[in-house]
Amino acid sequence: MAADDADVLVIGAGFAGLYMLHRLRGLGFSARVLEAADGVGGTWYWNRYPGARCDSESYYYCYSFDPELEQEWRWTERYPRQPEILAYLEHVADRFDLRRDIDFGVRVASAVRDDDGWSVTDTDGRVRRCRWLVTAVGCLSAANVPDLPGLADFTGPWHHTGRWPHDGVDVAGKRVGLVGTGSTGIQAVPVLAEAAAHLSVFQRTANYSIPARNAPVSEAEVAATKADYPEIRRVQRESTNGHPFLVADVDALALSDDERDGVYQRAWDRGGLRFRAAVKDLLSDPAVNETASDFIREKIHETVADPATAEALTPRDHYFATKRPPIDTGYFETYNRSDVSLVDVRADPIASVTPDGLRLASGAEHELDVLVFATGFDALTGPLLSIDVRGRDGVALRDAWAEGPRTHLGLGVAGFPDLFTITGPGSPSVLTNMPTAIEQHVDWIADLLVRLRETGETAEPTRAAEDAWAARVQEAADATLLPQAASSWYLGANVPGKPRVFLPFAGGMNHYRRACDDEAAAGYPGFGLRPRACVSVS
Ligand code: N01
Repeated sequence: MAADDADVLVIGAGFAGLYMLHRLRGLGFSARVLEAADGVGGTWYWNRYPGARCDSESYYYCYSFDPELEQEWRWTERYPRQPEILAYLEHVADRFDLRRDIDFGVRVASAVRDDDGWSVTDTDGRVRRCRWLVTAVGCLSAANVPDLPGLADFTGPWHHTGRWPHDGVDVAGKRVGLVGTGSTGIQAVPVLAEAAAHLSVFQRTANYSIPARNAPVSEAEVAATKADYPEIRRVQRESTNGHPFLVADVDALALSDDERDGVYQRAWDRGGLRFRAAVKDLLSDPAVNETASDFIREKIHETVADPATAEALTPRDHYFATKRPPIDTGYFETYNRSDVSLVDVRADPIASVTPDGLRLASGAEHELDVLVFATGFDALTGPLLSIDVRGRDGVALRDAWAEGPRTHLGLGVAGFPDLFTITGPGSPSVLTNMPTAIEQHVDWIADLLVRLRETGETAEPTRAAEDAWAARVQEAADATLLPQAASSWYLGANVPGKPRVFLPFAGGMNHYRRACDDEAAAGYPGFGLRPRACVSVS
């Protein structure tokens, strides 16, 4: 067997891979990161679509592991634009001298387990060996492009937002069609509308959205944040979503209509994802949620001048925040422009792409010069299953997960020893502020690797632990309204043929962190530690 190229191979150089590499180095492991792109950044390398910016606020959508880094970086806007986040991650890579251990332009094709470790093969056929394999592949990195007949014959350019060309797309004076009204589409619509001659938005599911209220960050705000970082981080760690605020202890149903409207109006005026935390039980009590949903529906009708368009934009088939809530800058207002039209493709689905545009099931034709797919991602499992991962006895992860992903704590998979999945399915991941979830996972994995190095053991989740965790994930989801949103990507519903399994852990980052800490404190019973090369019988 060839010597290992590194103790640990990490796949991906976004927020997760960069921090994993930094931690491993600090602990004396040899580590290499394999990254398909030619630069760091992950999500923020690929998602360069017009209007791309983060929905979490800049001062906490960043690493917390180094107080000096916190103090020296200065964010310019309340919500950072994609180039600013990418610049931040490039700064981190340089500041901690990470690039020398990253192989760029390397796309991993397969990872195969044997008794000694993992063989990782890239798409050029080069094989690298390691003892431990860590995936840092992101949750939303496998683009979901609808399989529409005729797409290859479209004469204009078409792009998925998550694979946007680095030199941009010229839409000036063009008829642009955008498919999809999730967080991405809702960010892109106002910006595309400004530049295009005409924008047609093809909407399958109307969405709620909260105004972002973006603004430059003043020197005084920066100073206050920097002085307060220890407390900000403490609250983030204890909150359910990794945000630096807690859900307000306000019983919406105990308030008069005016009082409740006042609560929602203040949250609306403040803007951003915090609207979700304005009252308690919003995600578990349908009656509470309906009050918030109704408030937003009224806002849509107040904003959009044409009543029929307003109604078409009003979500009535799911509760607010049961799909990831977008935030926006002038989204609903954009439909008051004469050069923007909304096309309801739930009523009249897209049938095919023609050389000149889109044809709907009714036969209606929409002529377009540029086509934009803001159609989301094969979330959580897609990035992992795009690699042919083979565990013990050659078992393929694709087969092991044929009926949906099964993990212990979203961190490991039975049958796949010494494989660790940062923000994998079954962890809070996409329900949280991602850097917070990532740091917790990286630190936890790092601690376990130190132990494995000391003891020479192998870690592989037991089936019993996986079963118990699957039940806990389901129970946590069932305690909320989240699984009721039929078209949610949280359930895999956006990808044809994908098993309908609620993918993230909805029980809260705080409770999840405790479960991970308990697992470690108890000596990792769910990870079935055993001497290397000892065949698991769990
Ligand atoms: O993707 P989505 P996204 N025909 O899956 C529609 C994160 N994010 O890229 O709802 C017609 O939410 C689909 O319709 P439906 C964030 O976590 C973060 O917008 O399935 N339409 C939907 O409207 C977010 O949730 C930031 O009926 C089709 C849209 O496309 C996640 O990424 C910024 C279709 C897809 O919405 C994904 O957001 C942006 C078809 N065949 C995104 N297929 C931050 O700020 C799909 N659709 C960090």
